[in-house]
Amino acid sequence: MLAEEEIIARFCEAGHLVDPTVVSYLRERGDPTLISGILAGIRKDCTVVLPSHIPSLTPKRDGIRFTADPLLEVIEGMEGSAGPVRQIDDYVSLFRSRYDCLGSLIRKRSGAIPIEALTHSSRFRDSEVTIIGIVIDVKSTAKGHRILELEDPTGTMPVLFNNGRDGFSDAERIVPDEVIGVRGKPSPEGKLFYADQLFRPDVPVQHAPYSPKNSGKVALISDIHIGSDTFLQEPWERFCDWLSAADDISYLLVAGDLVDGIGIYPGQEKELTIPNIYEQYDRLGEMLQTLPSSLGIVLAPGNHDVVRGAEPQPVIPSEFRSQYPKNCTFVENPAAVSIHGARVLMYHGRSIDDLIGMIPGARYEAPAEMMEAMLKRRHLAPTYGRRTPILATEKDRLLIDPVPEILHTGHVHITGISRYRGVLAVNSGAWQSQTAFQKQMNINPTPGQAVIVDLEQMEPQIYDFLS
Ligand code: D5M
Ligand code: FE
Ligand code: ZN
Repeated sequence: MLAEEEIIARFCEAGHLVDPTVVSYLRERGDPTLISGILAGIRKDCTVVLPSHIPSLTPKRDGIRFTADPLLEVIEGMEGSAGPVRQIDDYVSLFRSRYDCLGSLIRKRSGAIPIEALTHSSRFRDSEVTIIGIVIDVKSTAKGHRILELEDPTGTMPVLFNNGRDGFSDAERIVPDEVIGVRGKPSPEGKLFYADQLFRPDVPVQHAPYSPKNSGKVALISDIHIGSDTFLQEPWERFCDWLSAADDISYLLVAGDLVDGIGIYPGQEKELTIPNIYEQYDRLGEMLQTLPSSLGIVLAPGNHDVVRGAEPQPVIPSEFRSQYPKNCTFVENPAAVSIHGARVLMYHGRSIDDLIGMIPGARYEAPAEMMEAMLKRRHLAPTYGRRTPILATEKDRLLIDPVPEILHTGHVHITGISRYRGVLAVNSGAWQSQTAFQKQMNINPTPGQAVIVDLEQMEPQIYDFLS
């Protein structure tokens, strides 16, 4: 993504002011050559660069969203953007990028001060202030209060949430590595911060999702697990037949675990009907060939797929794609696609396992609640170093920014739907019945379901193909 200041500076150097909607468009596209293109096409005496100055684009949604041709566009997570695994552990820059983005979202609403203003000066010792940082450690005290260590670029500060305060249940849900703001008072020596209020980057309360006109419906699925002996062939075929006949469904999005893979867990070979990874992908490709060529299909990887497990995961390499029809688009995990201008953020959902383990009251049966947890934190996988492997990238690629119209995940094999501040959260189920492992873990999947969303109404509906 391009930085806002960078974009404004480029236009300023050329003697122009720039409309905020143009800035957000350029930020989203992240392509610096677009700026040169716009500059080349405008008059020298143009004062303000407006959306209408962007070549070949039609402004939509009061100028905030743009729809270019084609109607399905990969905005983030197109082939090649995940980058190679780095030799160096560049986590400093990953967390710095997370802090900068999420911290500024909180700062907009809270007027925070740097931590060093408390440690190096006595000016604020007796006043209510807000600080913003990454939670580098969090635990409960013997008396059930919540104590955490908050770090910003200038210092660290222990923060105490008293369990007798209003809103303590939010503080109980603080997880390591999320970015929060806390309002409260420092102790007289400035060594401990007594928190009254917690701020998260969150989805703005006034968030107004975009509803595209005449855009048809999108089918959201995930976790096909081709090659597994628990893959549900008949329900899958019923779904494909139904989809072929449904003339109002224009898109099919698959959020990872396309195939069961090889060597993903100990003893997997005993549970495979297709023990060859190329053949697993070929089989899926052949099945997708039977669907209408007018259907736009988007395929993202998950932890069972052939690519590296660390997120962001790259697209399925071309050597596995020989059997796929032209209407298939392969994207990374995560990826953001725009359908007629509605942004769909696709993420496999591995972090749901981590979130369920950390958030009090969380259950596998309600995965959409964990999607809300992601939206509140504006991050797909807030906690580093648990079961979700995260790559040391320069920029944090798991941020939720901007806010999508739809958040689509999978992974836990249980369908769940929720609407949070206007964002539709859909966790799609699976096309694999309960595995031996899931039985042992008491995870009861809801296989054979597809969630169909009418994009204009943003209305989801669950269709069941199990019988
Ligand atoms: O994961 C499907 C669900 O089952 C997901 O919630 C994780 C859980 N699962 C599956 N296998 C394991 C192992 N080996 N350890 C822990 N949790 C597991 P899927 O990605 O389809 O395997
Ligand atoms: Fe899966
Ligand atoms: Zn998975």
